[in-house]
Amino acid sequence: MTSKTYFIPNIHCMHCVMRIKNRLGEIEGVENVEANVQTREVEVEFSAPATEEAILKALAEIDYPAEV
Ligand SMILES: [Cu+2]
Repeated sequence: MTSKTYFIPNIHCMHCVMRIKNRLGEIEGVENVEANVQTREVEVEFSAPATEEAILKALAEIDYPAEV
């Protein structure tokens, strides 16, 4: 399992967090998503078939691009 933490500047409230959690949760292989509204950081735990590329793409698609 891989764990990655992303800084997502567009996070402003719990609604943002829920959108991100719901979207990333749809990706097969994503096992856990923790987000912090204060720091605007999202930690994603995933394994195959999920890829970092798919996660970053999904975040960008819902207007929460990660700053890489
Ligand atoms: Cu929000």
